[in-house]
Amino acid sequence: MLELFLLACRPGTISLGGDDSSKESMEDSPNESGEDSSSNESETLDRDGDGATAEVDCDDRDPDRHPGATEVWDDVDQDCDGQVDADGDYGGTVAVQATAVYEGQAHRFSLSCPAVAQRQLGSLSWSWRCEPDPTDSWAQLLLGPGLEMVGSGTVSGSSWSGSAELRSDSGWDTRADASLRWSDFENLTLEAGMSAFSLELASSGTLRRP
Ligand SMILES: [Ca+2]
Ligand SMILES: [Ca+2]
Ligand SMILES: [Ca+2]
Repeated sequence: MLELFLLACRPGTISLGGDDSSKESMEDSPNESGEDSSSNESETLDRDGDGATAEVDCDDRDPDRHPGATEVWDDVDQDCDGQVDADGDYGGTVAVQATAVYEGQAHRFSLSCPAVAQRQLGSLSWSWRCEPDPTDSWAQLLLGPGLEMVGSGTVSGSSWSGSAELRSDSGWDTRADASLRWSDFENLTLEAGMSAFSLELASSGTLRRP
């Protein structure tokens, strides 16, 4: 993160001179006759020798960072796509198995639920939402017309675990244990489970970054 910040500041350093305007104008004056000599320079300059010119290299002082470089887990954007490690938006489907015991009898439901996750600069949020079969009166009674699980937190590296909130459109809510792990920078496996009241629930699925 620090390296990104410094990078973002670099193009602006001349204008940050504040009251040092005399120095600024002196530095600028050699370019006035050449006009766009600085942009021509960035088209060919490659300080770190990684093959990417300063114009396209997100860090022209680090040969491990350039477009096409291999991203590694270290909170740094190696491939210069603006996304650190596995940052990005994910989508997929979570399979939910629910067992509800009502008046001594177990009712089981299998649901397929659209899910999304977003990871950005160490922050993670994710959710899935199921809509049980509206013609299944037991599902409507025991799960509700909609069942949603949401989680969020701070993430570093390739996994996260914590507590998520499970809410039913029927009005009840409870907590669930959840974990997410990235098998690589594009694929995220989500697992969550809970046992509360007379309901047991297990969910798992793989979300992908497009
Ligand atoms: Ca570089
Ligand atoms: Ca990285
Ligand atoms: Ca990246």
